[in-house]
Amino acid sequence: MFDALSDRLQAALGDVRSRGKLTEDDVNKAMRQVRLALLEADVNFKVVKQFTATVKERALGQDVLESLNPGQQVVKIVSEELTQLMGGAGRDLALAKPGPTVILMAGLQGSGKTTACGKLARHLREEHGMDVAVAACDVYRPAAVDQLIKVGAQAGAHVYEQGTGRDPVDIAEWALDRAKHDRRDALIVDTSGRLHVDEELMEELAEIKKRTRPHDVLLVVDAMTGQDAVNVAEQFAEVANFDGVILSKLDGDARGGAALSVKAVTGKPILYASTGEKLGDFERFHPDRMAQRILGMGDVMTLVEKAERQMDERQAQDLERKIRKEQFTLDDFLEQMKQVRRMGPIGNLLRMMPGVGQQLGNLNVDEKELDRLEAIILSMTPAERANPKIIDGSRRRRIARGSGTNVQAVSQLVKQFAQMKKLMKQVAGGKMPSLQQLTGGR
Ligand SMILES: Nc1nc2c(ncn2[C@@H]2O[C@H](COP(=O)(O)OP(=O)(O)O)[C@@H](O)[C@H]2O)c(=O)[nH]1
Ligand SMILES: [Mg+2]
Repeated sequence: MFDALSDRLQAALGDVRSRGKLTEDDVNKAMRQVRLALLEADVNFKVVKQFTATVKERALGQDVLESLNPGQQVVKIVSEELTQLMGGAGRDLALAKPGPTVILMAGLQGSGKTTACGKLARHLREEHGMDVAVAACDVYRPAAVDQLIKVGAQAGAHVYEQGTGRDPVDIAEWALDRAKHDRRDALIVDTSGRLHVDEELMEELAEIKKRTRPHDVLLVVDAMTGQDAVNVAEQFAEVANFDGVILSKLDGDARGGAALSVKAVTGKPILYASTGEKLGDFERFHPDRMAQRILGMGDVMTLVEKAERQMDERQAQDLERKIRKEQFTLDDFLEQMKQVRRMGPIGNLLRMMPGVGQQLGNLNVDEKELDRLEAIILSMTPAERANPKIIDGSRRRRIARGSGTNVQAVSQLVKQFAQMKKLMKQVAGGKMPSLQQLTGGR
């Protein structure tokens, strides 16, 4: 996500960041680099101009250059202004009580609306415990209804559809009645898109809007199309009122332009970011966290939230107790590994950590290696997992065969586990911060 922009901005500020003293010239030079980095990332040129002017004015005023650490101050200003640019404090969906909260998806064909319906449905279900239905109102592409049926089922949402034979406006109205009748908490309405913003599309959208009175109209914008994405959003903003933006396809080689200009150009906030084809690749968009991620300051909050969701406090305490009493077994190790993997590809997770993002570069964390470790542990008997010391030569051979690996791999795992246990004992013994301290308990 934003790798190129992130690299260039960090390079532009790298010099400034490390200096103890700064002159006006240094700031001007850095701002020229920042300007180029933003333009290269396809950020709207008016937005860039305004942005660099504001940063420069702040950096050269308020005694920043005379302060104790001017470099850090300048980086902080850039981070704050990037946050402002992307929408400041951010905004939540307007959830209606009593339901159903009605959300209308709009956007061009292929922008990611149908996918976003599924992702948002899953998000509302998992994060807010909501009972969600999705309505299939794209009747022009035969496959569109089937696609929503599939995505909706994956997301655990009810799919309200009537095939492709009816008028989409009627379907929307029918779906809303049904959602009320079924007492759903939310109804997400998928609509059709065209290749360009045209009158017919806007009329249909306006009509669906009139009949369903959505609490939020979300425009799905394909971040990969860079400047075009912003133009589309601007056109939509002119003719149809929408409330917020879902930026899709922020994975890939998105240059970041859309994320950085859409709020400034349309005045509408980005609510969610879609970062892959899987339903779980979807997160709330937090301008402040995103700015910090782009500047390589790490997105610790998202990381912590992700971890919290996966591991509740009791589990953490159990684990710590086991480590203290030296009862940590290979079964626990396996469970830990699964927990970490549930959070998504390890590489993504590491990238969010401060300072790691850039250094990780193109290093790939080997998921296959983790598969191997898992297979080896799963091929052990419960007794072996509880007490790896009993794993002798013949057991090693059996485990290697069972896991499709070799004796060396098994030996290595046993050895590494022993080292890890030793390390954990030291941690628990107070030589390093305790696990409980690390997980926030006391
Ligand atoms: N890489 C990536 N692909 C996406 C994302 N969102 C949607 N897609 C893909 O983009 C294509 C169009 O998405 P779709 O939801 O059908 O768009 P719609 O025409 O607006 O409904 C599909 O192949 C999706 O799998 C995303 O966040 N990342
Ligand atoms: Mg669709």
